Amino acid sequence: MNDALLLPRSSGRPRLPDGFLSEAVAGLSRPQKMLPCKFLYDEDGSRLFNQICELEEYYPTRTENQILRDNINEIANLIGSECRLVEFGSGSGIKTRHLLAHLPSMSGYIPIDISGHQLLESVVQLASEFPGLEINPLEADYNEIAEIPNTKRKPKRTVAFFPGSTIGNFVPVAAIAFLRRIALLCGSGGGLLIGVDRKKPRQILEAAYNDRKGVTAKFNLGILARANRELGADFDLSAFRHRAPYDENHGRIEMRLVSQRAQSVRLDSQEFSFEEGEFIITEHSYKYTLPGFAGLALRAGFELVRNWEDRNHLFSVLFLRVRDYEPSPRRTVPGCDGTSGRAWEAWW
Ligand code: AVI
Repeated sequence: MNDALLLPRSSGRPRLPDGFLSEAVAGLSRPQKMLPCKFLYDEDGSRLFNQICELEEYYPTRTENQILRDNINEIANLIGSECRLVEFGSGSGIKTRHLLAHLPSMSGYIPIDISGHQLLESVVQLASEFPGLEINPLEADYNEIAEIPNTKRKPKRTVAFFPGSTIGNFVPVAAIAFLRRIALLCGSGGGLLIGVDRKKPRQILEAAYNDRKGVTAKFNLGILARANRELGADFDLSAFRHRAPYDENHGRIEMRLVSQRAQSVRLDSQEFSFEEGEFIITEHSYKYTLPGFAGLALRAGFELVRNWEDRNHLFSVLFLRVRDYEPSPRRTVPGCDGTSGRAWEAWW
């Protein structure tokens, strides 16, 4: 009998109120206006994001799923037996199902998600499909986790699973800090299975984030609709357009909401003025070369063990292992901008 159906309280720090108002005001007050991407994912936004994942132009989801399917035996071997698998941002748990089916002797599965509702739904489903598996769900913001729940059976190692190329939505310094936290949580002998979106020609990237059906546009504009609904702002949605150009210098897609005319918007009794063509940045999605990402992971305390990719090199699933020693400060650690591939090769 699976006893996973009671959600334990988060062992992370207590969750703060979500701060939409203060973060929106702060973001719109900056010289380059911005709104944090986490506020794109309310109920409507999450539904639209699921639709994005099904779009013809949006290759990451189906490519990653295919890579996971094609290499599942090797992936399962690397994760190994008696492991505690921790999924950061487990969502509906669709990707995990296939993985769990190939990991028969685990000590337990710990899905972490900020949405208790989604977590409960997926855990109920997984518990009926895997009756022998200990599932200890954790409702928490995965950025705030202080420790990972224990399992009854002592695990041989802890492996984190972070699919979907969500790491691309962190700026590189924040990505390093986040991966470093995962390395510490997993500890010695631990590992990380992670999905990473690769650098590729601009046309492919821009098509993926500017789809013909306009789903991404709707998803992006949704943050303004949410500000109107929840914060009493008065954004005129018809006066902003979605654009998502690829910034080659930074190796990132930049999601923008471009003001179509000079206008001002009220929020929290403040006026924010826009010139025609001025834009709000709502999300960055960084793309990596393999050496670039390996360099970033190295700075976070992980070494690259294995890369699986599709034949068009669109996407990578990587297995990383927690390094047992701290890099010497005198050694040069390659940067995370993808330019130091040779340095990375030499490092290893
Ligand atoms: C969630 N994340 C990995 C998506 C991405 O590709 O950066 C979010 C997204 N934004 C627009 N389309 C998809």
